[in-house]
Amino acid sequence: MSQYQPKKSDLFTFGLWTVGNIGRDPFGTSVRDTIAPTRIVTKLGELGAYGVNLHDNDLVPIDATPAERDRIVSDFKKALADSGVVVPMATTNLFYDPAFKDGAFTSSDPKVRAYALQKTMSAMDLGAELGAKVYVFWGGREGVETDASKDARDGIKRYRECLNYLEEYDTAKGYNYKFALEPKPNEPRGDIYLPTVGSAIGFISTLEKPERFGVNPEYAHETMSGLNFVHAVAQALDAGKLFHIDLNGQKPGRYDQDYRFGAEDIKANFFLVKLLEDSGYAGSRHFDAHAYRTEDEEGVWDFARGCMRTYLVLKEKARLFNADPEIQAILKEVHSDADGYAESAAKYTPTSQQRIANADFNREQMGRRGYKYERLDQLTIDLLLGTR
Ligand code: GCO
Ligand code: MN
Ligand code: MN
Repeated sequence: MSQYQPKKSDLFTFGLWTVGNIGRDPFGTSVRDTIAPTRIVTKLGELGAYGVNLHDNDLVPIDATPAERDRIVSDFKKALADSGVVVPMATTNLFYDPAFKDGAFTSSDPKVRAYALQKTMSAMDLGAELGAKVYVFWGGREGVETDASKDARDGIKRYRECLNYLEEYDTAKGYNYKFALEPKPNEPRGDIYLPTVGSAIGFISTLEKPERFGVNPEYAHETMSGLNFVHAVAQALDAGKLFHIDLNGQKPGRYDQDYRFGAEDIKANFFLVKLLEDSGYAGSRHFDAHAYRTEDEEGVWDFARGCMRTYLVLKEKARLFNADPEIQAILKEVHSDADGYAESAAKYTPTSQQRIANADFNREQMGRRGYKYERLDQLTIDLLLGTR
């Protein structure tokens, strides 16, 4: 078996809405037929994926009767069992229906907020029935076109009230979900509340039970704003808040492109995979992306294979980076602690304070030093391009 053949243990997941994307955009209609959820599951199982994630309405249409719902869910469960694919994450569609045009948890209309809670509680029931352990909140419509519509503090307060509510529902039901907030700066709203990973992490500390909540950062979303996604994920890891991750491809400053993982900025993706692997992150590697609009169904499966293959190639490159004697020698040298200041600088104590206050630092010598990062970056490039 090729080293780049995905295995269940790689924890690769796709959303029903990702491989199921039919290529609609604001300027054109669908270009592909809908693929039945059961077929998606079978196909993902064949390709080596570990799991499939879903919004309530990816599986059960919003207007399904209870009997229809039960039949759909039971067919889906059979496909899961037959293919060995699991459902690690579930979420709610709180953006498609016109009822949510002014947001769901942050809508100005309290009735809409109550409906959003009702819909989410049902979707949590569905996710739990399918075995999901992570519950994602992507507030795509939680924002505004005009700040004349509401005080942004109220938007944030209502968001908090609904999340606290749903956490209590979870506790009452004993589901024990890990809740993951997914930030995005804009699209489909003009501006979305909690635009970045950093804002979501800050907001979590204001919830009733912050320990139940983490983040679901998405490569495309930080990259749209020109931010460094690797740093955002590092902060989430550092805070113990990386509960899930959405991997894809994106050029900075564009609409949410959601390209195949690795389609853009190989170096950023390399450092991302290296970070996830070096950190021991044990959650799903979820691809929240879709095939180019030019593709037919065969192209969709090429897309899915490509996401997983690129991840595994970059994982191997990360192993080579960590084992490369020249790269490691440079890193060792630049991080070396020849004069023994690491400990003193890491923690204030009366002794460390005295030592640092009285030290005779050679500022000029420090300023003249070369860090060898040009060489280091070129070695990384050569490694990535296969010329090393
Ligand atoms: C987007 C989002 C969504 C969410 C999904 C899960 O920008 O469209 O990334 O794909 O991840 O709705 O909640
Ligand atoms: Mn996206
Ligand atoms: Mn996403």
